[in-house]
Order: sequence, then structure tokens, then C-alpha cells
Amino acid sequence: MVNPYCFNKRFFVLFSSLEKLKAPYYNEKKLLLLTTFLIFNFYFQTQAQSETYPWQVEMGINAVDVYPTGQNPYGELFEDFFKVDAHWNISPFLSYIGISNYVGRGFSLGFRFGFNTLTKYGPEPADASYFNADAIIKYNINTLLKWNRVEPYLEFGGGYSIFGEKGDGSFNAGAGIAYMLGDKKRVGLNLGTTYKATGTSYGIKHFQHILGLQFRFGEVDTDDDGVIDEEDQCPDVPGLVAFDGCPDRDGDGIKDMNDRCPDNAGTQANNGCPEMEQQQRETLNVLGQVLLFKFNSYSIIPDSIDALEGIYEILKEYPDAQVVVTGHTDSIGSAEFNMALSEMRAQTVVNYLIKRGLNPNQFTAIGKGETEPVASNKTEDGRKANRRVSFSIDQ
Ligand SMILES: [Ca+2]
Ligand SMILES: [Ca+2]
Repeated sequence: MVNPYCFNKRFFVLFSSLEKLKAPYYNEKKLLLLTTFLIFNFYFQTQAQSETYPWQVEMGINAVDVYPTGQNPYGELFEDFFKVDAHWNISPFLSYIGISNYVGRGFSLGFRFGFNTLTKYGPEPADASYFNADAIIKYNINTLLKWNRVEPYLEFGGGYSIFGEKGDGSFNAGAGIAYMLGDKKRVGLNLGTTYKATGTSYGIKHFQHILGLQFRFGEVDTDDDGVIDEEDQCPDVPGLVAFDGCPDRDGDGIKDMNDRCPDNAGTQANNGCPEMEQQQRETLNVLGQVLLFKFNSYSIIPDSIDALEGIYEILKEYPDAQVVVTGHTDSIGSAEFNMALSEMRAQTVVNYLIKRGLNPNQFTAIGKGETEPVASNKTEDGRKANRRVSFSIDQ
């Protein structure tokens, strides 16, 4: 609950200082001009920093009270502020409308228009129409408080009010509180009051209270992916709701930023890169088996290009795999010669794959010479099986 006494006292101090501020150069029109200038200057200098919903329209009812304004013949500032029945002119239907735009750092700029029918000036009966148009600079205190639904605010600005036939500019200062509803907090209930200090002798100082609904909209979604910028971790790249607006190009359930192979569907365990199936590992080794080199040479015979292409086709799908290519020979010739030869043959295969465009950092070429036979070197078939290149994949 707001303690009316504290509320009154605090605002009395605020408005008293405003009055003092104005006293030496009591020229409302200049002040109004200055305020308007400051608002627009501020508007164009402020870098627009989007809140979730930068636009707001509001509408509701207003009440005008000329009594607690410190203006003769009425009461002192804030005197009988809550004497609703006796002093307030409440317009019981839609009687004000406003629009504002968030410009950053808690500030919004806007306009508010209202009308009313006045039946009393304080205790005195009256019969006058009322109209107001105000330019507002609003500061949402919740920018500092970070409360969930309650948004207290302060506002300042300038405006023009017409009482019956007479109109006058005013310097305005107000405060209020909004209570935001729903999951998205796009709709709020607003209760506020504004003191309008008119300047000239025929102007009438007054308070205008408002009670209305606010509707917020205009959320920015730069990449148009349905996740607004405010909640979008990748605001400039279309993405998925499940990944806070970040993309998963290969659709493997691992978002691109965490995916070491963003264009190849993979597994979580392999950081988004595909895992090579056992069958493909075996195929690689079968192809390594049919690779033929010239006798005592590391040059591949042209007939083996198909096998090399087969190896390339498999490995290009696994840009993240570490591949150890091992050359082997049969036992004909010296062990040292075979060791060197096998390593060069492995390197020949790696060179081919790199030339085809695979990543050099994926490959290691080693030679095992005749040390790891898979068949007997005593038969031609056995020796043929031993002359091979094998592949070991580490992911
Ligand atoms: Ca977005
Ligand atoms: Ca992915």
C-alpha cells in the first residue's frame, strides 16, 4: 500500500523545487519551448536500444483536479489530494489515449491526449470542456529495480491544455505505476498522475490522473526467425526456437556454434561430426588392399585411381576424423628398404587426398614395411595381400 502522507510529502518536495526553479524567470512559454527542444534533442541523440516491445499505446479514463495546485483561490500543493468525490472530475469513459516509443536506457518518448468535462473547480461548480495534448519523456524506474511485473515511472514534458475557451501551455511532471500482465507482459494496467504547471494568468494549474491499459508491441526480429532480438542469441542469423534463435544447418540437433561439422549431420559424442560406420572403415581397408604401386616404387599405377577416389569419397564426409594411413610391403627386399618404401607409399596416398581437397591436418602417414604381414609371404597371393595401405580412424 502507498502511504498517502509519504506519497504527498515526497512529491511536494519535488514540485516545490520545480516551482522554485521557475520563479526567477517566470516565462512558461520559454520553458515549454525549452522542454520540447530537450525532448527532441534527446530523441535524436539517443541510440535506439530496443527493449522487448519498443512501442506502447495506452488508453483509459482520466480525472482532472485543479484544487491541490497551490494556485489561488484553491488549496496548497497536494492539499486534499485524494478528495476524489469533492474535487475530481472523472471522465467515466475512454477519455485519454497515448503512444510512446522506447529509446533506450529506460527512457521512452511519447504523446498523450485526453478530454474531459469539468463540473467543478475544486469546491466550486463549473461547466467547461477540457482538452490536453502532452509531449512526454518517461523514465521507467524498473530499469534500475528490475522487478517482475511492477513498473514505477517518472515523466516530464510539456503540453497544452484547454479549459473551455482558454488554452495554455504547461510544464508537466508526473509519476505512476504500471502492473504488467500475462506471460509476455505485453499488457499492463497503468495508474498515474501528472502535475501541469501552466504559466500565464489565465492558465489553470491542475493535476490529471489517469487509469488505463497499456499495450506493448513492435518487437524486433531482425532475422525474421520468430525469436525476437531480445531473446535471440544469434539475432542476425535465422535459427530455431529450440536453440534461442541460433541455427543448426545440418539438423543434427547440435547448433552450429557447438558443431564442429555444421554442414554434416553428426552425433553429440563426436561434437556434431558424423561417426564413421564400421562398414566404411572396412571398405577403406579393402580399397587400401587393391591399391597397386609400381614395382619397387611408390608411384600408383593408373588402374588404382578408382580405389583412391573411393577412399576420397568416404573420407570427405568426415572432415573431423584423424586418419592414420599406414603403408605395408611384402618381405621381398631388405627390411630397411621396405620400411622407407612403405612410408612413401602411405605418403603418396595422403598427398593424393590432400590434392583432392581434404584437410592436411587430418592425416598422418607412417610406414610399417614388412613388419605386419596379414598373410604368408611364401605365396604370391599372400605377398599380394601384404602389399597394402591400411587406414585407422580416430574420431
Ligand atoms: Ca531472430
Ligand atoms: Ca548441427
